[in-house]
Amino acid sequence: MTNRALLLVDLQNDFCAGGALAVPEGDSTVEVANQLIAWCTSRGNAVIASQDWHPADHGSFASQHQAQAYSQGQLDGLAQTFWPDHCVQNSEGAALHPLLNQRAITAIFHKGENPLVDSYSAFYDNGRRQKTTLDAWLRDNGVDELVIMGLATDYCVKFSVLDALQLGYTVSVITDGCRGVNIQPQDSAQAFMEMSSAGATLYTLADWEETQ
Ligand code: VGL
Ligand code: ZN
Repeated sequence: MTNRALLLVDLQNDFCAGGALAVPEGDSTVEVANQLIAWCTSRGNAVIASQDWHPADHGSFASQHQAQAYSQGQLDGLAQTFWPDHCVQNSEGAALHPLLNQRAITAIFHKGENPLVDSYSAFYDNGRRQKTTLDAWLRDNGVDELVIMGLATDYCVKFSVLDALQLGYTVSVITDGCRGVNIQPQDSAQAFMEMSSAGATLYTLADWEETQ
């Protein structure tokens, strides 16, 4: 028997319609999340979430560099896409989507708090200098299998999935529960291929429910 947890990645207002870094169709993932939450809780699987959680002067913000949003630059020696200001700590934009069944979520992991480094993965910052408490929490709770979905496919979902695999977790990705930024149109498709090549199994929600 494996011990499974559902990891919901960054289902926050700023990544949904009307948000600062709105991902096309981002809202459509919430319904998938709620179905998956119901499925997982009925089987005793933990439901946990990550939250992008930036200080107002975060170095990934274009506003800090007099740069255009979605342009490329550098942050403390690392390549960095400059984003619109988003997910500022305690702001409405950083809150989880209002229609998400939040009562089911038993732990939330913040990332992106250090202004000098971005953090796409829920496990490490982009420079891999610091770890969040997610891996320790999963180990403490005996979790060895993760079901992952959320926003955005080509950034936080992708890097969370790749790190989870590298840390030894079995990973399933629910593809219709993910949407991407797609600065380049194929970015999300490419991201799913990378996750799959690295060892993740990709399912639609319907496939997932059928094959379990
Ligand atoms: C994300 C860009 C910047 C994400 C977070 O959650 O995918 N993308 N910050
Ligand atoms: Zn961010």
